[in-house]
Amino acid sequence: MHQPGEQSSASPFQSAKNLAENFEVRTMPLKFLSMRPNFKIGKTGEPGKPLGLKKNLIIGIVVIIVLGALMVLAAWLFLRTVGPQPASPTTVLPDVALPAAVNPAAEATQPEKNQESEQLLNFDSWLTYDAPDFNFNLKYPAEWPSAQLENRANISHSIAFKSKDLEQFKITVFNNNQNQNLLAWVESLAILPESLESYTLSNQPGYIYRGGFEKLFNIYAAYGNNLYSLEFQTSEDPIVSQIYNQILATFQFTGEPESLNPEENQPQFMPAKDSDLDGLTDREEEIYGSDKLLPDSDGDSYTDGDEVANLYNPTIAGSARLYESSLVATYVNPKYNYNIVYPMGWQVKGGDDSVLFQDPQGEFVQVLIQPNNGYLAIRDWYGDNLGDNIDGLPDLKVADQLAVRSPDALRVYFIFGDNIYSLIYNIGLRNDANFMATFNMMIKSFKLMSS
Ligand SMILES: [Ca+2]
Ligand SMILES: [Ca+2]
Ligand SMILES: [Ca+2]
Repeated sequence: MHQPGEQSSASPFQSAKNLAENFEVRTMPLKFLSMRPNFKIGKTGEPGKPLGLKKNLIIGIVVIIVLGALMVLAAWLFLRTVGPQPASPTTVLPDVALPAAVNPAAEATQPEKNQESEQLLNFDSWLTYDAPDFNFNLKYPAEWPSAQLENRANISHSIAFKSKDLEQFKITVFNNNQNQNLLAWVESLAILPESLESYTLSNQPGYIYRGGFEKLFNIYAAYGNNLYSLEFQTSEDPIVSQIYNQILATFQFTGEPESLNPEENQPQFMPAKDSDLDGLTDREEEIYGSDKLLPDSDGDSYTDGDEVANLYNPTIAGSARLYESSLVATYVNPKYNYNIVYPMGWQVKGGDDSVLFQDPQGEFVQVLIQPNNGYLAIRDWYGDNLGDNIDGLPDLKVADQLAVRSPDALRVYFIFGDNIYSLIYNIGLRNDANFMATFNMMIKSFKLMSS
């Protein structure tokens, strides 16, 4: 009885609403019409015609001016391309006789330009820039003098090297007293980790980023208590590229990186909340479907944390394997012939030598592969490249290869073939880690496929 009453009172309201809508629609043409006269006068009215003629005249003049400007520009571009070409690699184009005949000016500029380039490439005349307080030095052409830049917040040193009118490259040193992970720092510069390639700067593992609108490339590295950004203006001039390569080859980190004291050698993060203290954080218990208030969800005497870290399903008693469930997926890397298990809800980014497995809230595990420059023992590579004190740390095995784990437990390294494999758990800018058991699970699952 009550419902029909409500309905009948609703329908008049609806029809009134419809009416209002229809009314509005009908008013639109009126509004439109009230605006139309303005258009009419301009477009087709009597006074419109002379205006149209004038317009055409103006358009004609503009077109002539633009065409003229374009021709001047084209002529200038032509002269410009003919001009500097002879100055390009002197050794590559020695017999090109063309420029002198086509452009008499080239005869005058060519020797001068060549001299200039030869001077730049004369490494014996390069100067040394030494910054012992900031643990680096490098060599650079005398023609590119250095200029100190203003130090902004948390920058401890900033220096630019300039040719006549261009800042060719600059080096910025950031204080890293908080011992921030290099990748986390680069990520905090709004650079996606998958757009980085690994780069070794003065024997330190770093990254190169070529995404600066194609006008810049950056190299990032960490040494001691500092983070370094080297920023270069890209150039199509092969001489400039040669100079950059030479500068990077001479770049050296200097002084002993301040040795970390034992406290600093400990993990720099807190484990995230684990309500039942079973080794799986509350976030992980969600991922694996276990009970965050019950240490042994399936009652088989193994804790949830132990089960996940050893690739067992914490919700099924007995020997049910994690990868037989829909809780995880397997990633296969065909280029480097490995596979690894990761939580189903995580995103896979990148490929080849740098693959990220990322939780929707940002933490990720990265598998990074870089060339092994002749090292036979992973501890030697670690000692030479990363410098932490790993003497007391136990060996572990990943995919049957002898591996070493960093003191902060976030990185595992091993040698396979011609490459160094790194498995890196990155907690980004967090100070707690949600996925240590998952990271251990992934390390355990990592397999190299023989063919
Ligand atoms: Ca737990
Ligand atoms: Ca649990
Ligand atoms: Ca269990």
